[in-house]
Amino acid sequence: MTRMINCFYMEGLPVAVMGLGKSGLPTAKALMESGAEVWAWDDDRMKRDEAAAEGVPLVDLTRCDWREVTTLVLSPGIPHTHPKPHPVAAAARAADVEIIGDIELLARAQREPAYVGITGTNGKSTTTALIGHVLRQAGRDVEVGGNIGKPALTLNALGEGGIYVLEMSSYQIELTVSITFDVAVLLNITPDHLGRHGGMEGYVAAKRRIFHRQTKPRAAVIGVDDDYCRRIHADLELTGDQRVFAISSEIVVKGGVYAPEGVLIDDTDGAAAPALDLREVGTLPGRHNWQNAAAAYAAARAIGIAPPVIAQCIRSYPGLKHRQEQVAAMDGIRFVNDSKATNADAASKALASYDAIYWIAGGRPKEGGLDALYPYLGRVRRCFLIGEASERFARELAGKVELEQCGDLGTAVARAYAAARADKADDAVVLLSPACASFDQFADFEARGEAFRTLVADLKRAEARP
Ligand code: UMA
Repeated sequence: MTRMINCFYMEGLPVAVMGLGKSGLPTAKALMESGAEVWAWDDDRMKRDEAAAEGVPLVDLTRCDWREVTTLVLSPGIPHTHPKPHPVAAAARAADVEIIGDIELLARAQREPAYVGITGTNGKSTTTALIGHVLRQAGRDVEVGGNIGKPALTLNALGEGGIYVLEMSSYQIELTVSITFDVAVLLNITPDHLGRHGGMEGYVAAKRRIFHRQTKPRAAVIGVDDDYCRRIHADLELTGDQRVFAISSEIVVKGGVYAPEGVLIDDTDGAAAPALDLREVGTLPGRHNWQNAAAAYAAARAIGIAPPVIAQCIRSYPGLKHRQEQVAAMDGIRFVNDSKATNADAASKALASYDAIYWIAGGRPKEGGLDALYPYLGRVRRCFLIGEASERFARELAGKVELEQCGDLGTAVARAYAAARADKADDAVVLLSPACASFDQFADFEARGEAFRTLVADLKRAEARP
C-alpha cells in the first residue's frame, strides 16, 4: 500500500521547483498533492513538456517575480554556488528565498521516523542497500532512497518506529539543511565533483555535514582508511558530541568494526568478536565491499540489531544492479557489469577483485588521471577502450597494459569475449568498469549497464544456436 508523503507545511504557499528530472518531477507532483502552489521549470524543453503533460504548472523561473515565492526546491545536479550559480538559484538567493532539496521536504514532512544517512565518494549505494536489507530482514519498517535512484518524495510515509535509509550525495547534503541523522555514515573521501564544490576543501566540508547537529545517542559511523576521513574521525572523537564508530577494511581499529583479512570483527563492546567471514559472501566481493559491510554492520549495531541477526542478514544480501553485478557466465568466463564505476577510484575496486580481467573502459573522462588503477593493471589481460576517453586512456595506459580501441560497447564486448576464449585463462572475467561517465554514448550509467546486459544476452543466444 502506498502512503504518500504529505508536505502539509507547504499548503497554499507558492513553491518554485527547478529541474524536472528523476527527482524534480515527483517533487512537483507531491507538492501539488500537498496543496502547494507549484511553479515548475526546467531548462530542457522536453522535460517541461513531459511535466506539463502530467498537469504540472510551468512558470518561467528565469523571469518570475521572486518576491512572490517562499521556497526554491532545486534538483541536486543544478549548481547553486560553484562553478557558478545557475541563474534561477542566483535570483532566488538575491531575493532571500530559501533553497532546499527534496530530502529536506521529506525530513520536514516525516518527523517521527528515524533517519540513517550514508555518504562517501564510493560504495554509498551498496552500503545504503545493505543497511536497508539488514534492517528490513530484521523486521523493521524501512524505506530506502535518495541518490541511490529512488527520489525522496516517491518513498512511502512511515510512522513512528519506521526508518528512512538515505543515500546522500554531496549535492543533496548541501540542500538538506535541517535533517539530523540518527545514524550517519561517511565511508571514504577521494577527489570527485570538485568543480561543484569549489575544490577539495568544499567537497570535504559538504561530506562532513552528514554529521551536522548530531548529539548522543545519535551515532557517526566513519571509515578511517583515508586521510580526510581520519581527520574528521579524530575531530568527532575530540568533540564527543555523538557516539562514534570507526570502521576499516585495512587495519584493526580499537572499539570499532574492521575486516583487514576479510573476517568482520566487532570490537564495539571491546570483545573483538568475529562476526562473519565476508569472503564467503558472493555479493560483496573485494576489500572495498568489506568497508561497506563493516559500515552497514556498525550502523545496524548503532540501531540496536543483535550481532548474529546482522551477520545472517549480510550473508543473504542479494547485491545491486550495475555494481560488480555478474550478468552471465559462458565457457567458464564471467561477465560482470560494473557500469556504476564512473571514476578511476571506483573502477580500481573492481580491478582489485578479479585475477584474469578482460577490461572494458572508457566513456566521458572525469577530472584526475588513472593513477588509482595502476596497482591493479597486472590483473588485466587486455583492455578494450570505448567512447570519448579512448585516445586519452590509450596514451595513459600505453606500455602498461595490452589494449585496443573498440569505439562502441558492442564491439568491445565481442572483442573481450573472443580474447578471453582464446586465452583459456582460469577464472576469466569480462568486466565493464568504465572509470568514466556514460553521457557521451548513453543516457546514464544505468542505460550503459543495461546495454551491456543485452549485448551479453545476445552473445549467449548466438552461442546457443546450433
Ligand atoms: N537541469 C536544468 N538546468 C541545469 C541542469 C539540469 O534544468 O542547469 C535539469 C535537467 O534538464 C533535468 C534535471 O535538471 O531535467 C536533472 O536534475 P538532476 O541532475 O539533479 O538529476 P535528477 O534526474 O533529479 O536525479 C537526481 C540525482 N542526480 C544528480 O544528483 C546529478 C540522481 O543521482 C538521483 O538518483 C536522483 O536525483 C534521485 O534522488 C545520480 C547521480 O549521478 C545517480 N548522482 C551523483 C553521483 O552519484 O555521483 C551525485
